[in-house]
Amino acid sequence: MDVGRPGLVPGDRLLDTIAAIATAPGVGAIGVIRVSGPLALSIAQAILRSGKSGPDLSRRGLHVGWVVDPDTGERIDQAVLLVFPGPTSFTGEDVVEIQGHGGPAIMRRLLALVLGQGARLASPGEFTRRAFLSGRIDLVQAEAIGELVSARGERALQAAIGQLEGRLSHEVMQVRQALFESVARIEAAVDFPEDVAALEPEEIMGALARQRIRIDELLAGARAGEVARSGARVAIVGQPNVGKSSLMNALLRSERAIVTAVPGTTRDVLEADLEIAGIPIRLVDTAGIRPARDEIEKEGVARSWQQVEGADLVLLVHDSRSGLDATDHDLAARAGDRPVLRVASKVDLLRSASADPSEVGDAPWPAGHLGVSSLTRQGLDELEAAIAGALLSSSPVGVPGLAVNARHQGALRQARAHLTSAIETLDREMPLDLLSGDLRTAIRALGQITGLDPAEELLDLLFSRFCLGK
Ligand SMILES: Nc1nc2c(ncn2[C@@H]2O[C@H](COP(=O)(O)OP(=O)(O)OP(=O)(O)O)[C@@H](O)[C@H]2O)c(=O)[nH]1
Ligand SMILES: [Mg+2]
Repeated sequence: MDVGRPGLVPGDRLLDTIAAIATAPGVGAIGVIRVSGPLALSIAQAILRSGKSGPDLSRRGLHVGWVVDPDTGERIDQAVLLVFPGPTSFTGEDVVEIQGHGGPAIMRRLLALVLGQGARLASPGEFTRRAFLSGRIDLVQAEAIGELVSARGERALQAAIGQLEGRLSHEVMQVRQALFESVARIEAAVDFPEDVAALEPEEIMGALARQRIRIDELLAGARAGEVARSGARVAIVGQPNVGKSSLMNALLRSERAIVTAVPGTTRDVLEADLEIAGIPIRLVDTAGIRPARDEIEKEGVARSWQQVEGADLVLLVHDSRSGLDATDHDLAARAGDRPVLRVASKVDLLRSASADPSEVGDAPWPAGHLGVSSLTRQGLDELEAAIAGALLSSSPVGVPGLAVNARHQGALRQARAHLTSAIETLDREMPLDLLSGDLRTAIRALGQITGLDPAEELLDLLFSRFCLGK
């Protein structure tokens, strides 16, 4: 995607050649050393022995042979070299990837060899940074690479792929373009009032309002993206013996927590990871809430209360044979504005449980409660769907699958604030030239998302989070 960045500037520190081990440390079938920069091809030429006439590395492709130390003639590894001459490479420079056997000792020797031939060790994220600086990818796509690698679940993966494809950038650039058009019309009307047909304030107002809605949609997707990326904490709370630990085990499909008929079995906070509908989830079982009988239980109950506050979603469990009481209402109140799902447990013990409640009409548990049985697994699919829905529901109109991270959110909010101020100016029938200042600031904020005119510190911060070799 053309993001309008200038090419590499001579005198930039991009002119040296960088190298790093790109695969994870440890033993693997293969290990990869990545080399990028003006010396990449000549280094590869110097260290690879293949065929009688030696390799022709001027063309894109793969070359198999022995990697040798040209100074001593010593053979180091049998390897595959992937050669990507610039500018159609990841970084835009000449890139060589050396695929050797993936042992730590071999990798270290290969890296030392490449460094000995004039490359220097890359800093974290430096390959991706070069890809950005050479205009091969924009900033959102650079971030997407980081997120793709660290994605913990299916949804996060999809969002990162969408971001890498440039979907978020595309959305943002469209809004930016539309604002540009409004500014151009306003400024033309201000500068050449006689040449430009009278500007209809309603029309400009409509155009600006439409772009604000699109920004709102992107922001609404942010929370969903956050949950998809970093996962959600789901706390199971309720009174003793209602079946919290059984529910934890049923959702995990493993006997993780101790279950007994004795109320007060669980005394500590128990955590386990699982994935529901592609969302990584940390499930938390807690001690049943009641007036504590001893010191241990007292501490356990205190921790249960804390879990309510630390959760992204609370599963408030009660026994379907008895209703909710004051303690349950206190728990729900403690959840504040966090989403709470009310779970009526042990529905297999209800007399009418054998009949499907959806067929007989009203379920025997209160409306809005989810009836489940950890024993027969009745209602568990619905519960999982409700969990996923509650975690993602803050984006009812969000653009699906777009990962909007904290940095993008900051810029979108800034753009939105200036857009709002422009709309108010228009509303109060103030002079038109007051509008364009706000609109231009909004446009600049949107440009920061994809990395038009990025600040050096921002790039340092962003790429330092990458691992070496990325
Ligand atoms: N029939 C039936 N029994 C259940 C169900 N869920 C839990 N039980 C039983 O209810 C009792 C308590 O279950 P637990 O899962 O330990 O309940 P808890 O809420 O974790 O209890 P504490 O840890 O004491 O707070 C055990 O005897 C379970 O076998 C269910 O869905 N159906
Ligand atoms: Mg328990």
